[in-house]
Amino acid sequence: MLLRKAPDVRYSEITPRELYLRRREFLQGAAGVAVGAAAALSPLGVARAGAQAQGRAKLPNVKKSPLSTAGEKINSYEDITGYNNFYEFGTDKDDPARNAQKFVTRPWTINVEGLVKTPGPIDIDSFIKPHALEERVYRMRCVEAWSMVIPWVGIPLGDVIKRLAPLPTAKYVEFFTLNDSKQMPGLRVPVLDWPYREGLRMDEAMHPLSILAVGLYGEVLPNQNGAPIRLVVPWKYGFKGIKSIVRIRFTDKQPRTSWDLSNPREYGFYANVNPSVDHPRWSQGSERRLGEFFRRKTLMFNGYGDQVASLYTGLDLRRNY
Ligand SMILES: Nc1nc2c(c(=O)[nH]1)N[C@H]1C(S)=C(S)[C@@H](COP(=O)(O)O)O[C@H]1N2
Ligand SMILES: [Mo]
Repeated sequence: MLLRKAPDVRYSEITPRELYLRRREFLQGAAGVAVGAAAALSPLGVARAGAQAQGRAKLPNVKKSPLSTAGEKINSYEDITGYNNFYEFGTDKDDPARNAQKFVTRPWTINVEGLVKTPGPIDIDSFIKPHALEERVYRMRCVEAWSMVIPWVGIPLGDVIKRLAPLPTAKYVEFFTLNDSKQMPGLRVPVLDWPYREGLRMDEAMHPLSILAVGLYGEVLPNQNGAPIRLVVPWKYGFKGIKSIVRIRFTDKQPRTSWDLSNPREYGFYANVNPSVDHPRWSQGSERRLGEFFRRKTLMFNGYGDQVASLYTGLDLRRNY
């Protein structure tokens, strides 16, 4: 399935040249064994095997949210769990499904830090428990110009933040991914400044559309999608949606992010989906929806402008990309 799609978006087109070259080195080096062993399975088989290894546990008491995007065809489980960006597990789209199968997501602790009333570690299950699980169907748009519609299960980030009680001086919230090279073979390759980090302005984080996802399709989040907990901000490019979060820090300074550290000319802090601001190496005017043949026009704020445009009044969205 994924193999058929591959010619449409060639890796060399969508990845900085230096990443492409380093990736080739990587494939020729240490990871050659893992890649070779898994190559016998079809990507679909890999995704299925991964899901089975993780048990595909159903999440109880998920209620459908009125904030879901209606009227769009939801992508298949196979697309959503077999075509991923999670560079800690490799830079090819089918690497995460293959390499994250044994990723351990319990016990899991989130450390709350910075300008906040109650800093300290919180166990993942107590972190999630005070919040009702909601299904949120969202359009998702990757900066590489592909898109999907995903039925996330999550909790509103704003509710979580209220509970954590940041100090009035906190202006931004920063997130960090686990940095465990024993479990994450991709960390051996310096494609990004590890650990993966992202940030939001406080009002963006408090917006009702921002969620922390813990599942999809009514089930526990598969490892390749960022288990046990990841950020989802549907009006921004996918890279904002940091996976497998272990630290949340409140700060008064605009945080650096992994993508901005690796290439500030190409990836800005805001990362709002904006069809009129092209990536330096490709157009952002259209996108390929997985499972569709024709390209679609990309919508301002990924189609969520009515809800989020007011966050950016007065901000020059060409300069602040
Ligand atoms: N830790 C971490 N989070 C990450 C990434 C990553 O490489 N590492 N990739 C990002 C990118 S570029 C995208 S498009 C989305 C993909 O999420 P999905 O695989 O669940 O569709 O995850 C984002 N979060
Ligand atoms: Mo992305």
